[in-house]
Amino acid sequence: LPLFERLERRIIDGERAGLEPDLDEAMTQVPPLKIINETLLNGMKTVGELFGSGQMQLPFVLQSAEVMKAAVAYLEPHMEATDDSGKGRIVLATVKGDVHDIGKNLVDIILSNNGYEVVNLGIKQPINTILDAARDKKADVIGMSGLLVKSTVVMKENLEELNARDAAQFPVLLGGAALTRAYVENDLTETYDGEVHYARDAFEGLRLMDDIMA
Ligand code: B1M
Repeated sequence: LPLFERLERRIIDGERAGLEPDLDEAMTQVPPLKIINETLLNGMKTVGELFGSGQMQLPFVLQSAEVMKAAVAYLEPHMEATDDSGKGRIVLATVKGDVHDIGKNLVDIILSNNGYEVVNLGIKQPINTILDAARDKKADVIGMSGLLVKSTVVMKENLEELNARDAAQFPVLLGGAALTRAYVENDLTETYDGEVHYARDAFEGLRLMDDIMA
C-alpha cells in the first residue's frame, strides 16, 4: 500500500510493528498534525464504524486505540509549538464513567503547543475532582470531554453541580463525539449559569480558548 493508506490501515488493523519508520517518512512530506487529522483520524473513524456495525470486536478497537496513541505520542515532539506561554490555564478531564481519552489528549497537545497550561486529570473524573482541581490550580477554564451518549447527561449534571457549588464563574468548554452543537448551545447554555462552549474538534477548542481569554 502507498504510505498514507498504509498508515491509516495500521490504525484500523491495530498494527504497531513498523509504525515509527512510516511516521518518519510521512513527516518528510507533511506536518505531523496533518498526519493525525487527515490520515490517523480517518482510520479511527473507520474503526468506530466497524465497531458500531458489529464488524469489529472491542479488543481490536482497543488495539487500534493503542496504535493511535503511540502514533500521536511519536509525532508530538515534532509538532510546531508557539513561543507564547501563559495564555491561560485549563483543567481538562474525561467525565465520570467514560474512558475515552484520545480526543481529550489531542486537545491537551494542541492547547499546550499554543501557549496554554493544561492540567490533564485523565479519565472517569467526577465533577468534585474537576472542580477541586480548577479551584486549586486557579484555572481559567474547565474542559470536559466525553464520547458516550450517557456522558452528555453527565455533563449536564456536572454543570448543575457547578451552579450549586457557586462555581459558575468558570467558563466551560465541552467536546466529544456524542455531543452536538445544538445540545450544548440550547440545552446546556440554559442549564449553566456561566459560559458554556462547544468545540467540534481540538482546533475549535483552541479558538474558543483564545476567545475566552481575550
Ligand atoms: Co468506545 N465507543 N466504547 N472505545 N469508541 C465509541 C465512542 C462509540 C461511538 C463506538 C460505536 O459504537 N460506534 C460507542 C458509543 C456509543 C454511545 O454512547 N451511544 C462506544 C462504546 C459503546 C464503548 C463501550 C461502551 C464498549 C463496551 O464496553 N461495550 C466502552 C465504553 C467504556 C467506558 O467509557 N465506560 C468503549 C471502550 C472503548 C475503548 C477502550 C476500546 C477505546 C477507547 C480507548 C481510549 O480512548 N483510550 C474506544 C474507542 C477507540 C472508540 C471509538 C472507535 C473511537 C474514539 C476516538 O478515539 N476517536 C469511538 C467511535 C467514535 O467516536 N465514533 C467509540 C478519535 C478522537 C480523536 O475523537 O474523542 O471524538 P474524539 O475527539 C475529537 C472531538 O470529539 C473533539 O476533538 C477531537 C478531535 O480533534 N473533542 C474535544 C473531544 N473532546 C474534546 C474536549 C474539548 C474540545 C474538543 O474541550 C474540552
